[in-house]
Amino acid sequence: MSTIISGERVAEHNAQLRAGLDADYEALGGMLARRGIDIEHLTAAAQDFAVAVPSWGVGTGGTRFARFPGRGEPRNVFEKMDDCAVIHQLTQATPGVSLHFPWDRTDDPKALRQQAESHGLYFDAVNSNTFQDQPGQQHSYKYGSLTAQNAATRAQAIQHNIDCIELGRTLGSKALTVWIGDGANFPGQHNLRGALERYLSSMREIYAALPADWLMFIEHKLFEPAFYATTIADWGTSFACAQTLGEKARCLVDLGHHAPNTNIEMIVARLAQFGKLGGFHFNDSKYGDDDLDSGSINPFQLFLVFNELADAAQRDGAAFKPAYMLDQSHNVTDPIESLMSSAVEVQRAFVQAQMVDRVALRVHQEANDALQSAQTLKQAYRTDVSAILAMARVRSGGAIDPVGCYRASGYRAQAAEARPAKAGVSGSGIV
Ligand code: PSV
Ligand code: MN
Ligand code: MN
Repeated sequence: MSTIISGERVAEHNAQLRAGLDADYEALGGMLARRGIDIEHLTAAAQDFAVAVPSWGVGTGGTRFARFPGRGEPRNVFEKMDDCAVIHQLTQATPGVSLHFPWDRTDDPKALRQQAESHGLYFDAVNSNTFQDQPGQQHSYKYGSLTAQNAATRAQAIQHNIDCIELGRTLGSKALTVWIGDGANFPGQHNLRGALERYLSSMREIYAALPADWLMFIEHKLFEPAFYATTIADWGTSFACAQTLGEKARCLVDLGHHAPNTNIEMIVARLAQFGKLGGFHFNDSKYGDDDLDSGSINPFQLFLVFNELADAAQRDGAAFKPAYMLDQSHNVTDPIESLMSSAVEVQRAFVQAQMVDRVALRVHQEANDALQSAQTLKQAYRTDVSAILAMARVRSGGAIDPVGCYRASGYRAQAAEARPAKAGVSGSGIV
């Protein structure tokens, strides 16, 4: 397998930090042993954990107001894969990449697959895009795509999703994620029921094109770009559609797609209970679909989500396998650093949730001891598992401190040289 940053450099970095890590790991192991927890078990679980990276996350994001590109941004999907490979090399937690079409279109999908495999990467769910018009496109999505009144527009949007499945097949993906921006900005603009009927009829055609071993993820979002009535606005609608479409249709929970203060972990529990939890787009938010770095605003919520996932895994065993992906927009940080840190934060929540004493929790719940029930969760949440995560990385060939190692490697400066910013583009990456 080829690595982008030299193995010696990573080894050198690790050697400098190894003694400190060993001491921290031993101390944590002793503390956990007193609680009846085997640290080795947790480290092995952390090594097995994976969260996919979104191809669109390695470029600088933007807002409705502006985009300020960073240095050395990837200019095509092959360069995006190089950046994804760095993230996985150092974290050893992100072997999957989620592509987005047509943004990641290539004439040579076989070469793309080969490149991915040479870096030890695979392709996770593919994402379709019918929320923007592309150059040369025959029918506009201004008034909707899968729900459009115009049958030809719907047919075009359906065909795009089918093309995504075809591309995904060549790449080895096993799922299609469908997020649409369709909806209404004015009361009366849509017949609310009619729009959902058109959605379901379009989705049935896409569903029919899914290979036998594929899943289809329906991603809901409260609002934006439709500000009055978004067609797939909530998990209830998503669930009803997944249920109607069939076994291969599941619901995808993007953490930023709910009203502030929504109890997202309860949504997770409900979807898991009824076998419709397809997967996640992890990110964090303060106000809406902010796409901030995972765990940067509300790490406790992330932990509570993983607490529900741990409970579901215990109940359902190996059959319970939701897809984990990041979906973030990086405006003021180096995207590689943000994605590495976010993957580690998601992995942290996963490990902390493994530490919850579920027997004690059940006893407290049955005794209606609300305080001790909450304390049982808090005990796991308050435990700093950084040494476990770092040890898992080292054992898998990653870096003890991914961001420190990445900065020392000079990768961004090399990328800036190899991928010069286009002259005349505003905010062209000169810092
Ligand atoms: C739009 O809200 C969005 O952020 C959704 O979360 C999608 O998953 C993502 O864009 C990529 O299409
Ligand atoms: Mn998303
Ligand atoms: Mn979003």
